[in-house]
Amino acid sequence: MSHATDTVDIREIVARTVAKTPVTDLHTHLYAPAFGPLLLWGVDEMLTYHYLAAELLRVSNMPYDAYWALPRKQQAELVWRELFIERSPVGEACRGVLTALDRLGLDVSERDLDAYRTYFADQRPEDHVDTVLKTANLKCVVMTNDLFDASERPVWLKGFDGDKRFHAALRLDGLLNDWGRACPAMREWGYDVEPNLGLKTLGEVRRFLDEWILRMDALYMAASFPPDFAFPEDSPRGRLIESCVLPAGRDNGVPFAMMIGVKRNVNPALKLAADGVGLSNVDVVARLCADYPDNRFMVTMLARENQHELCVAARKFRNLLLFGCWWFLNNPSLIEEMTRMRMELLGLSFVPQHSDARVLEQVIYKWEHSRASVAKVLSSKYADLVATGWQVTESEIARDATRLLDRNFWDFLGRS
Ligand code: RAT
Ligand code: ZN
Repeated sequence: MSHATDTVDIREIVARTVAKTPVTDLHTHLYAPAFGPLLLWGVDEMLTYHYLAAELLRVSNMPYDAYWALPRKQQAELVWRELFIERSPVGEACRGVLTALDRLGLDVSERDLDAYRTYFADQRPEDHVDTVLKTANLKCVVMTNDLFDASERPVWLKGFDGDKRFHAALRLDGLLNDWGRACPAMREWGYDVEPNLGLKTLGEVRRFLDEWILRMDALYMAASFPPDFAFPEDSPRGRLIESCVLPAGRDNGVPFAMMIGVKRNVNPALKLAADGVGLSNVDVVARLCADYPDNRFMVTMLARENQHELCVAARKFRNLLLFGCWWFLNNPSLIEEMTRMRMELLGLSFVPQHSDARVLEQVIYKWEHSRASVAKVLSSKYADLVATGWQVTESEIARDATRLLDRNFWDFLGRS
């Protein structure tokens, strides 16, 4: 049994181990190749990621609408020029593009956008997915499947054979946060629903959830919520959660993932990049966990200021799994801070990160950067243990890394 005792040793072993531990990425916006154009990939998509659009539109004088009206290639060229050439690309989303290009074997010192385009033009999506997942060392990813997004539903109805690299998650934003639009859509799909949520309608929504959980083999249901999310609540959302989502989650054995704290459309002219963050109420989460012990909840919150209270809530409820450093928190300094706090309060019983990748190659950088933060925290914790005389073996380090990056999620689902 080899013990890691020396601090430098530990750091080195942990970094290596975390790097080679395959990850289950439990929340992405990626799609299996069978979904066709829904799977975004390539350098133009990376450059026009909405995180970068927001950064571009801060430094450019171009009217917002004029930017959105440009063809994707020109948007990408603008981002490249303004954020990579006119200024050094020090922001996390810029740096990420470079990490991804470099790990795919492209020479970033050349600054040659056309050469990068040529490389991607030569890839076939099917094989390229394998290359990227292998480069990022991912075991599999979970998609975000919102049926109220019209482009996705036909693929499922036609019959998606499954793809062991891509699992499904039934996303309920369209249903919960916009019942006014969801109701007529469901009627069109053959559900006997009415705008006011009587018993018959609630039964039909429940039928819809059961059918789609089964059809997708959804690992969990999910929704994002604004900072003022409350429950229970006398609103369509409150009633749908209470009478449909929670019973469906309980009876089908699938968790409800709540992503709380997003202020949608703070500046609508920014479109997909328009959203902001606000402080949420952790009591709502604690109350749900207490009142629905037969349900499991996965939670991530967007405000940095919510993280400590949320960790304390997770200590109280084993039906609550904290996951990820979401969106504006997915930056090295904040990942490190949150991971350290979570580890100190929860040991190894949380999922430190998800990528939220919208463009395939982003998993390369999001995971490389996150792994570095997780390894840093983990090795400092082992060093503290070793200072007491406790010893850790390399296989224990590998076991712990696997729990954090892979197993904790599957164990929480009760699946292997
Ligand atoms: O991180 C993002 O890309 C956001 O736009 C959102 O998609 C967020 O992660 C969400 O799932 O709502
Ligand atoms: Zn997301």
